[in-house]
Amino acid sequence: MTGTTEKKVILSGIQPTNKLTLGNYLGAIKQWVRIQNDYDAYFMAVDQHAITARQDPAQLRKNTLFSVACYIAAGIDPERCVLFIQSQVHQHSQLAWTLNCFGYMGELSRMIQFKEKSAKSGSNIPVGLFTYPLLMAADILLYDTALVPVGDDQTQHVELTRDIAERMNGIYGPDTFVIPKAHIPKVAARVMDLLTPTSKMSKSAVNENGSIFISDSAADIERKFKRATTDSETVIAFDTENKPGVSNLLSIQSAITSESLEEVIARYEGKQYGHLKLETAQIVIKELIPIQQRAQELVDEKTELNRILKMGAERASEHAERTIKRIHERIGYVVI
Ligand code: ATP
Ligand code: LTN
Repeated sequence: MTGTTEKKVILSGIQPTNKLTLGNYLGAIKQWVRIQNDYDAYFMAVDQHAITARQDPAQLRKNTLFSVACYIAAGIDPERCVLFIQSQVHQHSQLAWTLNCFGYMGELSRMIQFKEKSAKSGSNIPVGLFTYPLLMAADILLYDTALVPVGDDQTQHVELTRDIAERMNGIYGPDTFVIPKAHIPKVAARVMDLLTPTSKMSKSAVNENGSIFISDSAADIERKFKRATTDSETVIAFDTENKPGVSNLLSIQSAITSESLEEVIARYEGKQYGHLKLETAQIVIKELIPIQQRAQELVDEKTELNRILKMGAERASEHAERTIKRIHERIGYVVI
């Protein structure tokens, strides 16, 4: 039955749709690193979700490998956590089909991400974009996950996962699925775009100068921060409403150095925006360059990364297969 391990299960994933950003790093990966020891942790690159938008095959493979290498370089311990690529564990698609038969058209039509992304897809909307949350529900439910660390834009998908799990528990017994909960990080929940600080920094931003990628060179990072949008005043204060650009730089610093916002602000008394931009760039460079170097080494060297991914897929599969057997028995499939 569920809960065979002592610690609660935590699981999360990022789509390897592009290079990872500073937002992904501070909002997701750094949080994972912080909590990995407190849980039975599963982290993955969700390449099957990524193909809900067209991907260049060579680029998808490259982004997938570089992203898992970044998880490791940032401090995810692959011996302690289960680190894997979604498409390497076939049980995700297997459970997703079953969940397709329990999720309702109405609830899926209400998903904000579907509404936003389908509006951008023209007349040919892939069915996978619609059923995307059910694959995510399968990711979560396969591992008896208790907590799902995600950004606030994903809470609706976790809610849907809970609804479907509860629905199925009602039909097949209360211990069919563990009911998961979203876990929203407190610090740096949102890193904003450097050029448009009222929108979230994202992998797929139209203007790449607003996003810092983990793989950016030191020169690029400095250039992007120097051009960051601020405001027409001169005071360095935290005020997301009236000073979104300055506030973003302050919270990026605080998320990296673990200082409170007050401590960061105190360092800028009597200083100018130029200082803040340059020093934020330096702090980000110091944090990201060693990570990107280590990640690139892992990708170039291949053997160690392959070993880790093979081990991760095997460990994930073992747990996933137990869940599949349990669900298949309850549904009435023939289990041999
Ligand atoms: P896309 O541009 O492809 O929609 P994205 O960069 O917005 O991607 P996701 O793949 O949707 O990122 O997010 C993966 C995880 O990274 C999220 O659950 C969230 O925790 C975190 N994340 C993404 N962008 C940010 C951000 N700007 N600030 C904080 N956290 C973020
Ligand atoms: N939909 C999520 C990525 C994702 C995920 C998951 C997150 C896919 N499966 C399982 C947590 C748990 C996103 O776009 N951020």
